[in-house]
Amino acid sequence: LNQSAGALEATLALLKPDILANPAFVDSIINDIQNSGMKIALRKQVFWTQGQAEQFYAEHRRRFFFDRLVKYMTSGPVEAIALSGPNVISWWRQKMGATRPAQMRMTNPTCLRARYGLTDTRNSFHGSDSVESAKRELVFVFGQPAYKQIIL
Ligand code: RTP
Ligand code: MG
Repeated sequence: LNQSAGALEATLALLKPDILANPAFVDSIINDIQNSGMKIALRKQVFWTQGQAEQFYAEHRRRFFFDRLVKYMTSGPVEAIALSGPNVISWWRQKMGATRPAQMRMTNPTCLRARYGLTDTRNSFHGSDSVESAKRELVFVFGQPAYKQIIL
């Protein structure tokens, strides 16, 4: 393993319901990822119940935006993508940009949230923020056996 290539990681990328409402957006984003050299290990369309969305975002339960976040994430299907590659966790988060699309359009106009995001909550993408979150989230979406295959 080439040390300079960085640690091999896996992460959970989500294309949120506003992206799935436009199939051309999904195709373009998937193409982008495939051209990057990062690997799409697994893909699955999921349509979360309120309970599943609440569980996925449990750490935000007390935040003012929690109810509208759950409402957004249950407004339609979500594309869940397991990505693997060197430093893929921070690679995907950089590609998304930070949480707020309007701010990103000022500071980082080429990032995905600047290009597609609608509001601070309806920001079109999710990416795991650490190795531990990635594990929890990938197991949540794809299950433990699939997770073990992804990180092999
Ligand atoms: P994520 O976890 O989804 O990658 O995004 P993040 O770290 O940039 O944002 P986080 O603070 O973890 O919030 C999770 C999701 O909640 C929604 N949100 N709305 N001020 C607001 O209205 C607000 N803040 C956050 C977003 O959908 C965000 O991705
Ligand atoms: Mg977060």
